[in-house]
Amino acid sequence: MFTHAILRKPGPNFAHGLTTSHLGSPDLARMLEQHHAYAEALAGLGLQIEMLEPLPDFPDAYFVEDVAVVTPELAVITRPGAQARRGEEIPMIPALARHRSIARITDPGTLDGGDVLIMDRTVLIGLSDRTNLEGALQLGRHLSIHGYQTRNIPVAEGLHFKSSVTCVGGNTLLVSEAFAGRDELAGFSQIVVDGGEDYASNSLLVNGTILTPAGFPRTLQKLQKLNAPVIVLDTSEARKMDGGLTCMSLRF
Ligand code: CIR
Repeated sequence: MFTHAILRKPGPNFAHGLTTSHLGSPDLARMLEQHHAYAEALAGLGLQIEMLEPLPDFPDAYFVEDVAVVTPELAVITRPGAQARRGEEIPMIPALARHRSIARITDPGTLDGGDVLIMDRTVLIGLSDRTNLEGALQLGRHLSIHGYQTRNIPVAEGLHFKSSVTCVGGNTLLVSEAFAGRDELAGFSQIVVDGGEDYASNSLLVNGTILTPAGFPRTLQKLQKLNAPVIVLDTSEARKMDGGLTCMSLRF
């Protein structure tokens, strides 16, 4: 069970973050509303919310998931793969040091938390434009001390591994068509998101409840067949910045 979440408020400059989407320019007031609803949903699931202030030099800093990987045993501070985001991780160190012992990903490793999916003692690590093999191997070494096994998985589509693959309970993954049936995912059962709803692959399981983005009715139907409550949240503005539900919090 998660008891805590660290979030960071989107700043007035959030629209200057990195993005590859062509969904128009995001709106600050809507972003803040959606971020607030997201925080409220996590609080409603029993998590104590720590809301950090925006970082004026880092418009993407509210995507806190990318700067750390947190397990019950430790917090690994990442070295973000995008040059523009490097430095966001530093202010996360004191915030996490209050809860966990700290390890670091170091040069030449790069790693974004969005590429890391922890399922019990198995950790799936996407090798992407943001996470290199050295970063994945460093994370593997930090975690293997605590009994975790890691699998490295090339990410050919989407920004991060978790843009396309998330856990929706037990041994079950929600996967985009591009990842369906991939050898590296052997041993997990899979719910495949229909083409056109890829963005909904980034859903988020928190203490038995599935949070899923608004606007993806076929995925919602599939999730509603599982034996778990589902909460639908509007993430339209984060989506314009290539972000989604997992990206905006560190849960532990
Ligand atoms: C970026 O390109 O880094 C941000 N605009 C989006 C990060 C999304 N984070 C995530 O999927 N974990």
